[in-house]
Amino acid sequence: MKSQRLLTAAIACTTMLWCGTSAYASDLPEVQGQEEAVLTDAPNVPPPITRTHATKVIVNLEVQEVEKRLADGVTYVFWTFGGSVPGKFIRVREGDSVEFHLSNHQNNKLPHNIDLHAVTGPGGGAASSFTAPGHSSQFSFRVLNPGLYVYHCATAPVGMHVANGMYGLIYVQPKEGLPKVDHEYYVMQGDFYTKGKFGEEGLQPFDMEKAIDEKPTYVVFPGPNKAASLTGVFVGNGGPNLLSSFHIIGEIFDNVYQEGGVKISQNQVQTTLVPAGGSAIVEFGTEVPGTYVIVDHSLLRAFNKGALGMMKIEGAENKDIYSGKELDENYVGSAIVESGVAGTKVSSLKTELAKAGNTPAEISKIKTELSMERGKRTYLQNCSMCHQAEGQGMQGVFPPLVESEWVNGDTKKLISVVLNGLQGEVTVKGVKYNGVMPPQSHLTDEQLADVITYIRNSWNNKGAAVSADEIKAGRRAKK
Ligand code: HEC
Ligand SMILES: [Cu+2]
Repeated sequence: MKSQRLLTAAIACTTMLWCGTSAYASDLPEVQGQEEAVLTDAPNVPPPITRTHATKVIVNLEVQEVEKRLADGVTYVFWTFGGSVPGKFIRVREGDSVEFHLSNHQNNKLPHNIDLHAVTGPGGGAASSFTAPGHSSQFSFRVLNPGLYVYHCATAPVGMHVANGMYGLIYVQPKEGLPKVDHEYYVMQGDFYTKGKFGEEGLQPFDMEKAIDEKPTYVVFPGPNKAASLTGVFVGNGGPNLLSSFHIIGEIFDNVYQEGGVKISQNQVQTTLVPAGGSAIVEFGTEVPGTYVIVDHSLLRAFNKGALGMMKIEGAENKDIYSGKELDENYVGSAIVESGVAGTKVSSLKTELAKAGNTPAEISKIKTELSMERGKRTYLQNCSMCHQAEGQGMQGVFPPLVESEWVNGDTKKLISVVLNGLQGEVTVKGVKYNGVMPPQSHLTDEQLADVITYIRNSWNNKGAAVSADEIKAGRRAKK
C-alpha cells in the first residue's frame, strides 16, 4: 500500500496530474449481505452497529426545499437533506460498501448533489450525485477511514447551498467500535444570512452579500433535550463561515475526539473548537440533574443570534457535587421561557386582530398589546442583560428604567438615547452613572418603537406609545 503524506507530495501530485493509486483494494474486507441504513434527525443518532463484518449499506436520502421556522415568528426556505437542518445522520462501519441514492424532490427548484468527507474519490461524490429536481442518482463508495465526517451539497454556488442548510454528519464507526456510553446525541451548528435583521418577522430571504461578508444574522443548532448518565455527543459544524467554540454550560467533557477522529485527543475539556465543515465527538458523565445550555462560546452568537441548545438531564440530586442554587440556569432559562411565551401570545393577538368585526377602539387596543408583547421580547433579548429583567438596573453600573426621568420624559430625547447610545456622566433618580450605553440602531424601526413603548408602559412607568415613524424621524435627525 502506498501512503502519501500531504505536504510537498500533494503539490507534486497536482503538478504531475498523476500519482498512482494505492493497493488499498486488495486489503478491503469482504462484503457480506446488505441492509438499509437507519437515518435520524438531530438530536438522535442511529444505534451503534454491532455486526463484525463489512456489508452493503443502502442509503436513501431525499433533498427537500422546505419553509420552516428559523426563530419565533421568522421562517426561511431551507434546502435540506431529508427535510430538516442539519441533515439526516448516517452511520456505517469501517470497510462497508455504501450504495448511495440521492433523490431530488419534484417540487424543488434547483439541482443538488452531495460531497461526503468520508468518501475517498473525486469531489467526495459531488459529480456522481448531481441530481436535477424530479430525478434520483446512485453511486457507491467504500468507507476506508473511520471517524465523524461532514457531508454537504457542493452545487454552485456552493456557499449558498451550504448557507441554506445543506449539511449533515456521517459517522464511520471504527471496526473495533467505541467505548459504550448510555446515550448518544447529534448536534450541528450552522450560520444563516437573512435580508431582515435578527428577529425581523415573516419569511426571510437569503442575503448573499451578508454571507460573503461573513456577517450571519443567525447562528443556530438544534440541541438534544434529554440525557442521563454517560453521554456521547456527535458535534458538527456546517458553517459555511464560522468556527464553533462548542461548550456546554456546567459540564466538562471527559473525552474529546478532536476533529472527529478516532483517538481521544484530550481529557477534561471545557470548550472544543469545531471548524467549519468539521466535527468533534465529546463524551461526558452527568452527575447533577437540571437544564444544561449548549452554546457556541462566542457568546454574542449564543445570546444575540440564537446559538443556544438545551439538554435536560434527569435523575437524583447530588447536593455534594452541586448545592442547587443554579444561578446560571435561572438567568439563561427565564429569558428563553419569556421569549417563548411572548411568541405564542403574539400569534394569538395577531389572530384576534385579523378577526372580522373589530371596532377601531378594539383594533387600537390589540395593536398596543401586540406592541407590548413584541417590545418585551426585544427588551429581554437586547436590554435586560444591563438594565435587568424588571428595569431595576444595577446600582452604580446600569441606571434603572423604572421611574426614570429619561424614560418618562421627552420622547425625542429618549428615542435618541436608545438609537444612538449614551455616554458621559448622567444622573438617574438622583444617582450618578458614568457608563456606556451602546447604540441600538441595529434594531428595526418596529422593534425600537415596540421596545420603547414597552419600557414606557411597564413596571411603574406610564407613557405614550411610540411609532415606527417617530423612530424613522429620529434616525434622520442623527447627523
Ligand atoms: C451593555 C449595557 C446596556 C444595554 C445592552 C442597554 N443599555 Fe441602556 N444604558 C446603559 C448605560 C451604562 C446607561 C447610562 C449611560 C451613561 O452613564 O452615560 C444607559 C442608559 C439608558 C437610558 C437613559 C437612562 C435611564 O436609565 O433611563 C435609557 C432610557 C436606556 N439606557 C434604555 C435602553 C434600552 C431600551 C435598551 C435596549 C434596547 C438598552 N438601554 C440597552 C447600558 C445599556
Ligand atoms: Cu444543494
